[in-house]
Amino acid sequence: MFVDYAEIEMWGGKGGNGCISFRREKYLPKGGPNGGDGGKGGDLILKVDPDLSTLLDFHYKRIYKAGNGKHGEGKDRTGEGGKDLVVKVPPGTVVKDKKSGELLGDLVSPGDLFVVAKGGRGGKGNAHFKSSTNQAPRFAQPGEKGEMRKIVLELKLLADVGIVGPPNAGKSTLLARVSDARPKVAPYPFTTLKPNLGVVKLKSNKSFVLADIPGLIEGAHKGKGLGLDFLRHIQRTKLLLFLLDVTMPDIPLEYNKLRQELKLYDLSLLEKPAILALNKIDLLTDNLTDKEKKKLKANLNIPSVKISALTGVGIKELLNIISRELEKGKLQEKGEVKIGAF
Ligand SMILES: Nc1nc2c(ncn2[C@@H]2O[C@H](COP(=O)(O)OP(=O)(O)OP(=O)(O)O)[C@@H](O)[C@H]2O)c(=O)[nH]1
Ligand SMILES: [Mg+2]
Repeated sequence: MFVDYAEIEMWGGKGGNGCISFRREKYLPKGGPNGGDGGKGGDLILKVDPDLSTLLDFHYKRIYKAGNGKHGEGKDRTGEGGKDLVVKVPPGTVVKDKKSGELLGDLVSPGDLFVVAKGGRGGKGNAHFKSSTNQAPRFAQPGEKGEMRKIVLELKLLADVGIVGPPNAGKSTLLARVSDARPKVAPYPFTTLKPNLGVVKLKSNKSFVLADIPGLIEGAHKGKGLGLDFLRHIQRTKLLLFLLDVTMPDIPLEYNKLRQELKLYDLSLLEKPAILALNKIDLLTDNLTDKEKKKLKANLNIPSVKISALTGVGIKELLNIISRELEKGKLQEKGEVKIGAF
């Protein structure tokens, strides 16, 4: 599995110092202490941004500091608090302590927040230290240092799109055609034993992560073939890409078999947006028989496209459809803000 990794150092802001000051008023030569408190240092906060998909930014900048609190002032004025620094991370970022390896946070959904390093407390001004024995304290507290944490960020690249299909349909061939991934391709079933991920770059400068998973067969829920366990890798995808070999005799039947197995594993998988690609179109001759034409017209209530992962025919159209569906999903997701993982 493709894992992105970064080591960084994060500092909470320093608290401002308390102030030493005395009232100076006409006719009141010995005014009492009126030094204000220092402001609190800002916190360093990680926040999930759904528009990010890698930890690339952290490879360039490794030290982050939140704002320092301002010092207290005379006339009991408290210093201004330091600014929090909110650092954006992609969904699926795991936060660990660098030294102990302890898991500190798991940032999954857009809007999730995690305070990595708290800002230091502001020092108390001398106004706090007046007592019956000391009416004019000449000291104030210094501000506290902010917390410092060395952490490791890990991102298990979450697939945006998962290819679901029977063995030998050409799933790995498709992944290899559209991404830099080089999964094993062979003319026999169950070539792929573990999921492969690849980053697909689109013309618009956007990208998405595509997962190629092992072949799915009827009866997989009873342990046939490689079982169903690998389907957990597509549970967090936004879109399913059903892939079928167009030369199979009954496409609607094959499609329904796939859906049936998904349903038996996790009903909610069927609620995901999905598209269908009919692969190996290069194997059909130009003169389609009536039976073949009818087969290709079968309406399965799902956007579909004919492709050849081998020759590249239809791939551009397929990527356009995927990009369109992902954009649709993004718009629906917007506005959903969740706070957790403190
Ligand atoms: N003619 C033709 N052959 C293809 C096409 N796509 C894949 N193949 C061939 O089909 C066979 C299976 O391809 P894979 O990509 O390994 O299929 P898979 O779906 O990943 O198979 P499993 O990993 O076993 O589930 C290979 O021999 C490929 O060369 C295509 O568009 N046209
Ligand atoms: Mg494969």
